[in-house]
Amino acid sequence: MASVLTELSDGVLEITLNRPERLNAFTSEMHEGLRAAMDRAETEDAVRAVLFTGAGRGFCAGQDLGERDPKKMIEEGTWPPDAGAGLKANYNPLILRLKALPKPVITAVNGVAAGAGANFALAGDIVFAAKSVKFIQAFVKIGLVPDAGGTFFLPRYIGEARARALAMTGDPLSAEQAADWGLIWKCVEDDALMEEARGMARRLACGATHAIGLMKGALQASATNDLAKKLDLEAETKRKAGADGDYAEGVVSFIEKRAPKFGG
Ligand code: LHQ
Repeated sequence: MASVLTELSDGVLEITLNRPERLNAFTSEMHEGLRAAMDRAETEDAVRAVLFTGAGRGFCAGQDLGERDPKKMIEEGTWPPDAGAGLKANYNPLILRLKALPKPVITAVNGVAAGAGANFALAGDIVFAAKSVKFIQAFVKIGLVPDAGGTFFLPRYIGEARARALAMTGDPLSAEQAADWGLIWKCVEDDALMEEARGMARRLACGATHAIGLMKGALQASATNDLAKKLDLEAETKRKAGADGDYAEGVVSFIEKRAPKFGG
């Protein structure tokens, strides 16, 4: 069975991490599967939203540590590995592609999200988590530092004090606390997770997808732009969205008192 499953339905590309026996820990093969899935998300017009989730009881336990067994690698003479190289080859492009995708990315965190698995989850545009989920910045427990965007997302989403403590302790954060702190969009009952996340993905997939893509980029730029640059970018994105058929349809449907039919 493939370690990444994809299914396109109602404009939503659902991408499932599928190594349940290892809590969907990332392997090289899984990264290949994710690259192929992202190719689809980027190139197929029929894909108007992406939904990530995990098979089984976990969402993703981060890097598969079995792929980097120090004892084995010492025997083979390949220790220490260049841990940064793995990031540059696999994780960094994945996170950048998710953030650059001009389509909404929903994450349905169904179970524990640890290490790179936690920060991959947080790279989604709208993150739902089941009540039983724990987010764990597990890196410090194996002598490593956060990756997959954690040092960018955490201080911005929840502030530096909380980011520092989570990263330095590796203590688990409950889904409820994550939602209270604004780290994720919503914590939902375990058995309601997929219905809620799929509902949101479908809703966005039949929305004004072009405008959603533009606002995604503009909101991200707020992390680095000053007010003048932001105002310029708002004018630029407004110009692009305003030239789109969805703008005309949105206004006409309002005047005609009916639901809009956006083409994306
Ligand atoms: C696993 C894993 C796993 C393999 C559970 N690998 N098998 C990037 C590039 C370069 C270098 C390295 O790092 C990175 C980025 C990173 O992500 S570093 C962080 C890597 N992840 C971790 O350190 C987390 C390790 N896992 C855990 O701490 C626990 O498994 C958690 C807290 C996630 C879940 O605990 P439990 O619910 O108690 O489950 P479990 O520990 O019993 O795991 C179930 C099975 O999954 C078990 O196998 P087994 O054969 O005993 O049933 C685990 O060995 C396996 N597994 N995580 N990352």
